[in-house]
Amino acid sequence: MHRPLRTAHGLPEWGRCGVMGVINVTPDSFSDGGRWFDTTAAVKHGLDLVAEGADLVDVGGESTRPGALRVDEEEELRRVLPVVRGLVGEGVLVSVDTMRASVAERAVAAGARLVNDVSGGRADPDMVPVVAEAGVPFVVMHWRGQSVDMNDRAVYGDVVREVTDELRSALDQAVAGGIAIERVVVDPGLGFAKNAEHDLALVAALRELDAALGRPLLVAASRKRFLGRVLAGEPGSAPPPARERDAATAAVSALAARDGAWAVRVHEVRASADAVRVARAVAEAAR
Ligand code: PMM
Repeated sequence: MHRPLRTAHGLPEWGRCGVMGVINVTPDSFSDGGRWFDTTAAVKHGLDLVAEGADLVDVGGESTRPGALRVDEEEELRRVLPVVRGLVGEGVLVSVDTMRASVAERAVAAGARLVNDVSGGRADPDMVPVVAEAGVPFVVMHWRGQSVDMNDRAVYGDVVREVTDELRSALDQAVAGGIAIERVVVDPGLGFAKNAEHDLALVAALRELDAALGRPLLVAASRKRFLGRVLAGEPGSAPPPARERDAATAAVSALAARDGAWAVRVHEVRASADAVRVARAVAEAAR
């Protein structure tokens, strides 16, 4: 018997692991930087992601790649809001990827239905109250500080235990701040203050994280450095560029779906949409 799929109140149920397509409206995101910087192109890309099987589209205006500096609020709003409006106008389920309460608030007013905060509410003290007031689902990601120096914080004794404990504490803070627990999604934050070994250990422990935290799990492995390391093979070999990591991403999507993830967050949707459907068919066939 399979346990029932976890759900986030306020969002549709897909009956399988969902697929969140990514649009980075940034000149410098590590994997697709600069490609969707123009509003029209970004909206068109979001519609293409939905046509390829995305259940929802995550729109972000600030790069969080290691070493990235913050963009200012006005610039983030200028990047994100027109794309949110354009996609919502086309009937797309939109999530906003931001660490700023003001951006979350304006994006929700423009029709975004989920707030995805890589800092899990820690970067901006107004985030939790704003999301609580808006009554939308909230992604709490494991985070140890801003991207500019996060690699220095990739220090763990037992990465699975520490990420679980720190995520639980961020989850508790969100709930204490008024966000209904039924609306909280958790995310181990692959690549954020983590090296390749840490990321792999977390992917290997998704069932454990799911059981320990008891909330829907979002898994965002797409094109990340740990996949580059795996694909590079021999130590010292150069990893393939980010855009050549989509098949590896789909492999993680299949594993995550098998292990009960609520959704995967990916740049290239088609392969992951297939992967989560195959995972569901296999789960249904299991006796
Ligand atoms: N990673 C990135 C951006 N947003 N959101 C969540 N919830 N989890 C993540 O791991 C995550 C995220 C960075 O990757 P990108 O620049 O390719 O979008």
